[in-house]
Amino acid sequence: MEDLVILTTHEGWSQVTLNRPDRLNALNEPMLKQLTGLLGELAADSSCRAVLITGAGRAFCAGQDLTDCVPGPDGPTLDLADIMERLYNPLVLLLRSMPKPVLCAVNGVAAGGGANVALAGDIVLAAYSAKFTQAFAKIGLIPDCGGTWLLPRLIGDARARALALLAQPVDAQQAENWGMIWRAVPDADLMMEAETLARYLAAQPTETFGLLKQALAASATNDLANQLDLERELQAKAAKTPDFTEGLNAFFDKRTPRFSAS
Ligand code: T3D
Repeated sequence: MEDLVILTTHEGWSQVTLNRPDRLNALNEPMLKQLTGLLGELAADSSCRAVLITGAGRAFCAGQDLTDCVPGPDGPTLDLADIMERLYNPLVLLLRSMPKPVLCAVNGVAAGGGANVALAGDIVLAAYSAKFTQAFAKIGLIPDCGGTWLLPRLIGDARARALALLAQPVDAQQAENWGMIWRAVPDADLMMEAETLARYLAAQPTETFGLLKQALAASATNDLANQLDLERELQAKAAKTPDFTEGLNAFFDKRTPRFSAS
């Protein structure tokens, strides 16, 4: 089978590269299946403590492959609601719920679903030349892949609405200034910075990070009292991990902790 997604395994972390550069890594059904399958395996693989996602070539991802959306003689080739239910929505939920950090290194344009898949990462780095585009309105669609949920939370309602309505690109520096992403970096430094972060994250308390992601996910719907209850519950779990013991020992020994739980 063609490698529409490339897996590169490193000590403690894995890189997933979207690999249809001639189509700006636009997503089609086989690619979505490979991507979700691979991420599912990495989610369950205890030797993988952080995941880095990037794109091959000059783009991160141009969203849905629009050639699959062109109606044929028998009607639309692609049932949009169906592919969202089967593939896009589980992909976004997996990125958010995976019990380990997901880092996105946005190396070029991220458009439509490609932008929102990138923004679903826990930490998003982007090259100065990268652009984020809610391209949907230009083809008569609404933002999906979590765009209507993520954007207002990341950049506020006014900016989210304008971006969705105007479909204007946001460059990496602006995205950083607005808090849409973690950092914009020079193009030449992107992968070095991303790999440094991935290595750092892989050496951190992975099991606890899974709990942290649960807490952050629940904060979207919890009131403060419920969130405090959840924090107490999850903190009790974190405190039972060997990494808490190791973290305390390392603190008092004045040394770097060697975290191992996953
Ligand atoms: O189905 C569902 O509802 C599920 C969810 C879908 C979510 C979505 O993602 S819907 C939104 C889909 N994406 C878009 O609307 C973006 C379309 N692409 C663009 O607007 C532009 O290509 C970019 C802004 C991304 C980049 O522009 P530029 O000028 O750098 O490159 P280009 O020349 O437009 O593109 C280069 C090639 O890639 C070109 O092919 P060619 O002419 O060299 O043969 C172009 O057609 C192709 N390409 C780019 N994006 C897509 C694509 N081919 C298929 N699908 C694409 N999305």
